[in-house]
Amino acid sequence: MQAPKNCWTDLAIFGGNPAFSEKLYVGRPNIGNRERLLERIRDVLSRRWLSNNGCCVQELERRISELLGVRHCIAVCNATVALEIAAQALGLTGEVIVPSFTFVATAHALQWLGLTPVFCDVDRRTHNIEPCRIEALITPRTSGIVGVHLWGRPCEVEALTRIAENHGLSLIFDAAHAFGCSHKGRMIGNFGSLEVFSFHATKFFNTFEGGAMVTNDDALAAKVRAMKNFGFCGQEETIAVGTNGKMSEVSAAMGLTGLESLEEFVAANHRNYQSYQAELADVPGIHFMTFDETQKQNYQYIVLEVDETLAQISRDQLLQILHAENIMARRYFYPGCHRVAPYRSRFPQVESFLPATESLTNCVLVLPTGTAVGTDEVTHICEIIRVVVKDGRQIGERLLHRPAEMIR
Ligand code: T4K
Repeated sequence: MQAPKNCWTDLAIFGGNPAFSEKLYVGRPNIGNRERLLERIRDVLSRRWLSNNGCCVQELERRISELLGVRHCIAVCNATVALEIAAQALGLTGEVIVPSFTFVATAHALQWLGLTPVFCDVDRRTHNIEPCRIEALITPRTSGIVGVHLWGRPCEVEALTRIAENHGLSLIFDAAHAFGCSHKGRMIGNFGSLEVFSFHATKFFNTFEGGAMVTNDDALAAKVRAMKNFGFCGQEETIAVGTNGKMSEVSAAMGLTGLESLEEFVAANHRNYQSYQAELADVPGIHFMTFDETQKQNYQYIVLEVDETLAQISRDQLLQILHAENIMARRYFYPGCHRVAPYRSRFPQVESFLPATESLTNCVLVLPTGTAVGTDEVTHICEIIRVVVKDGRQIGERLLHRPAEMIR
């Protein structure tokens, strides 16, 4: 870490030294006890049972079911395939209502099956799908709703459940971000027909690649369990069309090891969350997204909304400045699913029908956290943000005259 920065001329984008000699990433994986992991992998190799419902996968499924208080957990190779299997198992057809403000996998999983994702706007405050906008989007072709617990903050599950029931629609939750979170005292995983978690490397709990489908519906569980294994029931019979969505033993070994450190991962995220919150509390134009601390949270995303008028600097300019300092912040989920292929061609006038999504995709910035980031780093990151906002107007004008750089 370099010396403190007090003035805009200290910033790396204007020739100063970068604040960090190594890049600080959003989504740096948390890794539990390496010795335990290697021991488990050695056991996997000794057993010569590497995939296809091995004992690590079975144990991981059991532990996750217990942790969430849910009847069934089916481990899978990733959340995208899990969403596809869920949609297929529930027999979704035609149109499915989803938020556009989400990772593109939510929409792609449906489109991949030949379904049409119908984009619903989100609540500007919660960033989650806005139930009161759903009914206007329901047509005779609508078969389901996919709610996304964005950033781990639960959707309005009661309202969504009511709408789904009233209209005879299936309800799935994309809970990719919400492992270990609760809603009104009940763990995420217990809502809708089925919920899907992602255990991708970038998630606070990871299995390298991976995910899980969880449900309290016995028949649905049996169906998705078969579907993730080519549709097999037994060695030779298939009950339905299936795919290969299996989790490997090495991934499950990583998961079992990660579960043993889960509290430590959450504690690190929570510590960083509290530091960011305190350090950014009085910075004009920087709105820090909070979590309901009465519920279980994983705090894996540090989300800011940049109000350009107050901060006198745009979100994208701030991003450029942070990247120059080796702070690899991300503008998730820019530009919104409705603005990427193949969906964008359907929406020539998006602003008018997804105003909250449009607004959020232009102001949200996600900052690094996790066990790879300590409170000293957080303090340093916030110090830079404060310097930028203090001299926002001057910096903004100078950046306007620089050639645009690639922004990720
Ligand atoms: N639904 C939602 C709402 C989701 O957010 C996601 C995935 C899904 C469904 C689908 O889940 P999976 O099928 O992936 O299980 C990342 C993740 O790849 C993706 O899983 C995640 N959401 C999304 C929010 O973030 P990118 O495009 O940002 O990935 P990438 O490669 O740029 O990685 C992000 C940062 O993490 C990098 O800047 C560096 C760091 N990193 C990454 C990896 C893989 C590391 O430090 N080490 C690593 O091993 O999508």
